Amino acid sequence: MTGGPLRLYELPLSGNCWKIRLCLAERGLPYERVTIRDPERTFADAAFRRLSPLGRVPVLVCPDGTALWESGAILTWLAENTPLLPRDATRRAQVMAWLFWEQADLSPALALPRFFRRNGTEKANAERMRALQEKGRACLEFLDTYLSRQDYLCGAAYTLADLACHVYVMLSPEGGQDLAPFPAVRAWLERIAARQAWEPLLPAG
Ligand SMILES: N[C@@H](CCC(=O)N[C@@H](CS)C(=O)NCC(=O)O)C(=O)O
Repeated sequence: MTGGPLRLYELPLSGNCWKIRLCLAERGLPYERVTIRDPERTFADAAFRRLSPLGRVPVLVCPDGTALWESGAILTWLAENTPLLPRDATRRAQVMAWLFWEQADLSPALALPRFFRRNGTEKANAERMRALQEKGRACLEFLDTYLSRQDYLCGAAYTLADLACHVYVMLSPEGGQDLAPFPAVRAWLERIAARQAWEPLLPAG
């Protein structure tokens, strides 16, 4: 990576964008933060669509002008050649498994109920919300069993797997999840939040 500025297009309450800020902080990389204030207009804008073909955030614009989208791809790019993402193909695949699972199972089950609550469509989506919450609980049970045996998802060290997966778990009470029955998950979240580079979704106060 060259020393030029990185530019992150983001929404302040988005967990997917929070992941990228956390990874940038882990790397100690400076970046320009472009917070989108008018998402409906910006996401439909042709210039923005050239950066993000689906009209979503996060988008990270690299020093050479290349725009990266999909949080997992951006995280992988940022973590290259760091202990967050092993070079060894097998250990790397173990980390990637958690990134794929996060996108396919964990994030929809935990992020959508939060989204319905935030935008006031919880009642209109009541049935879907219940099904997602049940699926979310199953994901948390799976994580809790896993984390009762080891400190981090890929063993004794923090990796991109933990960075990517902990975000929507931490936000899940906003979507109605109760983390009380999952002590190993809560201990994992505390370990992660104690990291020097970790920062909350929003600044305190
Ligand atoms: N799988 C994508 C999901 C991106 C995504 O859904 N972003 C949301 C914010 S968290 C967004 O931009 N939504 C606007 C929209 O879909 O119109 C990723 O991980 O980057």
